Amino acid sequence: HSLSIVNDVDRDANNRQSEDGGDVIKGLTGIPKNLPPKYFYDDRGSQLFEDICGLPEYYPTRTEAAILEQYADEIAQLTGCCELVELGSGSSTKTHYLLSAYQKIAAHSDLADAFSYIPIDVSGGILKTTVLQLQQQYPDLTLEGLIATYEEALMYLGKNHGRSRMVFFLGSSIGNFTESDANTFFDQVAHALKQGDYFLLGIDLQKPKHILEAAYNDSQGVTAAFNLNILAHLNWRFQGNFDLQLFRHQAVYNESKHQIEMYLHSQAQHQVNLEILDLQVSFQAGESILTEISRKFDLEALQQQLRSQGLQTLKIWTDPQQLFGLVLCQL
Ligand code: AVJ
Repeated sequence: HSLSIVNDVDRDANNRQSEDGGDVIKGLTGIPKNLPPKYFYDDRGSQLFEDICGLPEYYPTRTEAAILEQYADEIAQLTGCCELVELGSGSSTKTHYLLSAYQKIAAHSDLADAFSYIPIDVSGGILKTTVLQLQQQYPDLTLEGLIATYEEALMYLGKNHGRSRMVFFLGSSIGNFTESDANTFFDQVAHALKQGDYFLLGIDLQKPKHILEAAYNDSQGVTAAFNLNILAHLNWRFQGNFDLQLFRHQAVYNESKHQIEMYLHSQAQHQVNLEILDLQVSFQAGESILTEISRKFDLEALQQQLRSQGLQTLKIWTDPQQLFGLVLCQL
């Protein structure tokens, strides 16, 4: 009852395409070949990402968690009681700091459903486990998980909510979007907000290449397994025959674009079929698939971009080393 699959929203042509795997066809026939990062997150991929979050080299998760731990009460004080909506919630581990803070202020409110949380994720497995655990830990929490892409969920939520709302998007997943895709995304977020509502955004900040490349080429090979798993997911979802042995993981920091670029390099000339998509793809030896960009941000430029989408920055928090930032804005 507290978990819904959102796939019945009115789709525009674009969304219908992505539902059919049109985005996979577009990516694998593109030059250079690329794939949408959302395909990382089948149940195994979501678990591998959880493992990445605990790696010594992968500083973003623990840094953002420390910022949230320190400032969650201040965030809750600033926004007051509101409905919490999380995009890409995964295991909701870091969310506990926010939930505890909002639970405290909800206790002083006479609103019904003063303490409510809508986690959204494409991976139904991890969302189901998370929702069950959260309901036990917070019996007074009004909870509804949505299995959906960001676009589907934001369209479904709309802006007819009676009370104030805070949409939050942690972990610097915004880094997966190009600058122009990020504008489209901010626009979609704004569609699910009313005047005065809030948007909380976690962002990874620009820093030296060696720190970044270590974070995306960990010594235990977990990131490599996560990257390769995207092919296993496509095999399962679209009846494909990718041979994972024929691809090698690499992540490089493109300093001029301030972004990590994650690739799978084909080790041999070969062909792959994806039956359900009626797609044959040829790979040259050495040819690569760009599976993810992870942009690293400058706080000034980001605030300007948010501003241009109608989102006014209220406050920014960072860690002492300025590795990571948390931006609270208001429509
Ligand atoms: C979940 C998109 C924020 O870009 O750091 C981690 C994904 N990829 N290691 C990131 C990821 C490789 C992660 N985001």
